[in-house]
Amino acid sequence: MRKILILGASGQLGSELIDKYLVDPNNIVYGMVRRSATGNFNNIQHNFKNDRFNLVRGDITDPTSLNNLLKEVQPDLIINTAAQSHVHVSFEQPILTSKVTGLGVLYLLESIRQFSPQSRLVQLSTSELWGNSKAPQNEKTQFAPESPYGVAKLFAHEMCKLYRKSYNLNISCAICGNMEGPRRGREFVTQKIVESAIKIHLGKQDNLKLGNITTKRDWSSVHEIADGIIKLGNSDYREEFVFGSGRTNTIEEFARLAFNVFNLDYQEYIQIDDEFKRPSEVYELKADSRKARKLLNWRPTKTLKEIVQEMVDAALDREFVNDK
Ligand code: G4F
Repeated sequence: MRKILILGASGQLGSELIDKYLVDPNNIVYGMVRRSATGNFNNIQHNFKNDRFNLVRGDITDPTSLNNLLKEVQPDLIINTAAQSHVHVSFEQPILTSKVTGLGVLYLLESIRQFSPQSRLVQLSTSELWGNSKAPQNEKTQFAPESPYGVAKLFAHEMCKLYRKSYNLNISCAICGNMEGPRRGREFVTQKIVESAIKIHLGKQDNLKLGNITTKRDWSSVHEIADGIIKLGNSDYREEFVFGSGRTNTIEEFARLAFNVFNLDYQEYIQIDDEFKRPSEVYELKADSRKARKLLNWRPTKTLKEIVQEMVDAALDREFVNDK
């Protein structure tokens, strides 16, 4: 049996990876989650009765829990999706973000080095590393992060490379563009737009307040990004790989598509509010993932319209369930 440890198990990507790994009967999956007063198991509780799924308590900022976990489990593969991943929040909580998103990865690397050096690690890096370097961006593009989140991720990224080189550890970093799907948190712009379009359509909301809607993002389906990460985890490459759709669209275009589902004109409802603008912004992300396509045979196919429709359908289901 192959033992796979997912850090950040209750998040959008972590939970998606758990679902996909559990399909293979040869995998045992350990999902690490932080203790919280309310518990947030919505994305993973459907796996609780699966004998091959183990929910483990731990925190990437707590070396004791990491050390004990790695000593005991000795995972074959570790995928680190744990992070304070909200860019705007990282300006409000830069120290917390640096601890979780940056320093946490160093704790993990130390734990691997000392207690489970045979484990393969795939670290989730981000297209935020590029900041405003010219699009399209690939593995060779200069890093120039524009947020405390981006800087913390860059620290993590470089530490992974350093530990791989210095201690011959089996590490790859997946530099991923924006990934979207039904489990996307509602504080990210895509889910906020989708849920607002539905509420406006149902007469429960009057308008949608957004920050900068001219920025451009490379939005992929989270299902397809997860497929890419699984391919990378299964491979022998100890290198960096970029994953993204290769498209770039403005926030305004995403809003147009989401409101179109309900035959609404987004322009009538969107209000620009400085509260949602960031002190520093990344203007255009467009991933050049030719390396992953060629070496890992990764083939994303979902259109942006399909991604929007999937999110709308899932959010509509939630809306009506909540109504009951
Ligand atoms: O949805 P966002 O918050 O995602 P962002 O900042 O691109 O970060 C996401 O993708 C990264 C990969 O590129 C990940 F590393 C990161 O963890 C996260 O998943 O914002 C997208 C854009 C930004 O330009 C933002 O300024 O939308 C703009 N925006 C405009 N109004 C808004 C809003 N963003 C949010 N969250 N909320 C708004 O009201």
